[in-house]
Amino acid sequence: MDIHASRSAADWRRADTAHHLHPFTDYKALADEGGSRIITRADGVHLWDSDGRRILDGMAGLWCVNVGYGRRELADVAHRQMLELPYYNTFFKTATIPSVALAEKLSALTPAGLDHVFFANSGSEANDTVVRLVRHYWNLCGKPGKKTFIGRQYGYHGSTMAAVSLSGMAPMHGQADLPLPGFTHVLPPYWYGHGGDMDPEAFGRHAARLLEEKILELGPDSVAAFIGEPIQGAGGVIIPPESYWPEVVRICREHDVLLIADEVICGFGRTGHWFGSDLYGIEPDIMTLAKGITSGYVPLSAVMVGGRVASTLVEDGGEFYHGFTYSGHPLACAVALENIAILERDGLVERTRTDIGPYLQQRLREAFADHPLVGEVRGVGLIAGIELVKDRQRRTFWPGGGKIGQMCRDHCFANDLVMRAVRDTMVLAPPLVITRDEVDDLVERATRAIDATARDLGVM
Ligand code: PXG
Repeated sequence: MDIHASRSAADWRRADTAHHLHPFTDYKALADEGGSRIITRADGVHLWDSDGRRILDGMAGLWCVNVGYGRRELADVAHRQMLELPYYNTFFKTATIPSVALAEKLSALTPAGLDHVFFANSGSEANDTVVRLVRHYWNLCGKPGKKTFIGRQYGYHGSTMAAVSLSGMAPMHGQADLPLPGFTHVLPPYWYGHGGDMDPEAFGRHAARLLEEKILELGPDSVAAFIGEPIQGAGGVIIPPESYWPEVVRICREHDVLLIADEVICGFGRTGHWFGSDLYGIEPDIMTLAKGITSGYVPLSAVMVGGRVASTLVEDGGEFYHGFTYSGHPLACAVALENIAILERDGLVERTRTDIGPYLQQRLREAFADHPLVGEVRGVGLIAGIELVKDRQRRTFWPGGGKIGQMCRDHCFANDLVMRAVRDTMVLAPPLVITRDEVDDLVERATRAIDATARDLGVM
């Protein structure tokens, strides 16, 4: 049955409103606005909705469709794998060929030392797995007191109980009496918002030292790990000053605190490097991967486990009582392998570093250099943030906690561009296959939307 043709768009919208609880959605407000926009197909960097409108996807879905939409190679691999072996698990001394091949490939691709992998289905599950694994590790080391996790404000690590606890999103904490005990947060390296009079590099060192202060306040014997995204994505594309990560690495080593890099957004070429850790010289003990690992075509995530954690787990751990029905799902692993092959074959990571990434960054900076509403354009590779502010000189924000960003997002929709708002920062993460012409088109649409927002506010 062709479900697309069987009912009208309005009918689908009615059914959606009646039955479907969407993630991160105010249900009443959505119904009052007439329901969802229904996306029916996609190709390259474009989406089409049920009204036939073509939309430029400046967000690669949710930061994930790195190889772009409509890749026949991925569909073919999925089709073949479904016929060959649609499912088998990796529990009870069994494995499947795609899961083993992917484990080997990821071990080779990720930074040196990360040579073991635990598979899950989402970034949230991967980060939950990390919490289980790290607590188990410190118990095995005879240091059961080392249990507290330190994350950062505006950090986003997912939506399960432990992942929200690792995250520093206050509204998420508020709704479910989180974080759980044993989770705490420090200031992120968000110079534009919190840097005050310090120059960015001094602020980067300051933000890192706040982590050290927190470790000393809690006592190093009680701190299990620090978790951070190399670049905070959902927190507003927070690009750390160069001084930040080297200092964090030093602090974690010095106080015997495990370092976890959440590469769910940064991984698989987003920054022009395979991993954000490669860009910043981070040597994590553990790394979480999702999103770009399959370009979002099927759900899959992975926890890369390095050196001493892996050897302790393997040598001394006994049975690890943890796993998911779909850990190492053969379909997902087969698609991931082909997705990585496409990234390699088409040179998409290198292209992001040397060509299209710098082009997007330059075009955005030119377009908004003197814009009355834009305080800063920041980014690297194909991830960018455009900070909408009240006063460019004084770096002051608009009141309203994100209303300006939402106005701008609505103007983007009207201009058939997906650009997301985080507070009043507009964020971009287009597919890595985007062309120069498509970047020009994106910048033109973004400019129209930001100009329209400025006119609404009477500043232009
Ligand atoms: N870590 C990071 C760094 C993420 O960005 C997760 C973990 C959780 O992954 P799952 O697969 O469980 O969603 C994420 C997810 C947004 C947005 O609007 C961002 C994410 C998810 C949904 C929306 O920016 N990031």
